Amino acid sequence: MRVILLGAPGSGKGTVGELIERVYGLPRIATGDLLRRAVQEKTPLGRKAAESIGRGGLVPDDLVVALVRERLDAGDTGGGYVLDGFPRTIAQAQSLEAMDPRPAEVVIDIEADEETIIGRLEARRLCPRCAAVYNLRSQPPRRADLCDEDDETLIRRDDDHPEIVRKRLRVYHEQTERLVAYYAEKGALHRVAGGGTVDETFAQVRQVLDRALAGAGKEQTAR
Ligand code: G5P
Ligand code: MG
Repeated sequence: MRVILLGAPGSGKGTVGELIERVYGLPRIATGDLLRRAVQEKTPLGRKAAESIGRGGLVPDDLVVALVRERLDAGDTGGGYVLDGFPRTIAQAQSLEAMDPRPAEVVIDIEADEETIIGRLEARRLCPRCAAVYNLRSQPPRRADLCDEDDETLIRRDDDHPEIVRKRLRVYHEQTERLVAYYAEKGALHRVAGGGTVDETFAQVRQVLDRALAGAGKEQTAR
């Protein structure tokens, strides 16, 4: 099954994507995580992407498309995948269709209002080693400031500062939100209310995915 997660910054794409990976066994491809790793490792791509990420803008389409193409070629995506944060422009959506002519079966738009998003990103913390995501209010680590998995000290993403978050939200409305209508026209769009707890959000996602699996008559089932 091929799944695309749409939604504004902080709506919960990464959180839902990780749960889909765990429950349905689909590899999660998160362009934000891949780009941040490239920046950290100072690769040529990371050097080119750092400025756009730092100011809350989009990284140029050709760089992101090349990154996704490489990831899709890795050999583990034949049975499907979940895309988190890609596509983000109509041009990226068209490139995806050229890379993988099988259409995305399920596109999920996670909806959350801006006040909720700004509050969440204020309280989000990240493990710099394993990229696990926490929230100081709703999903705190077991020990203050330390990752549950590897004891690394949690950090705040540079682009989670309020003025950059506002810019990211603007960019989302200007460039990415139109993908909701794009996929609705293709009959693939499902809307999920993302303003409640993670369990409430994921319960809706499961309904969508289970129905899609049943509809396709596939043997793949949740683990
Ligand atoms: P990213 O990394 O893709 P964004 O801005 O799209 O960044 P972000 O910030 O990663 O999205 P998210 O993944 O949607 O947000 O949200 P999340 O991390 O799961 O959840 C946010 C917080 O809320 C967490 O603390 C979590 O615990 C909590 N939470 C989550 N879900 C729930 C819920 O249901 N209930 C409750 N109560 N809490 C919840 O992209 C970063 C940058 O990379 C570049 C751009 O520069 C971008 O700005 N980039 C691209 N550029 C061009 N094209 C692309 N395709 C690009 N992809 C990335
Ligand atoms: Mg994310």
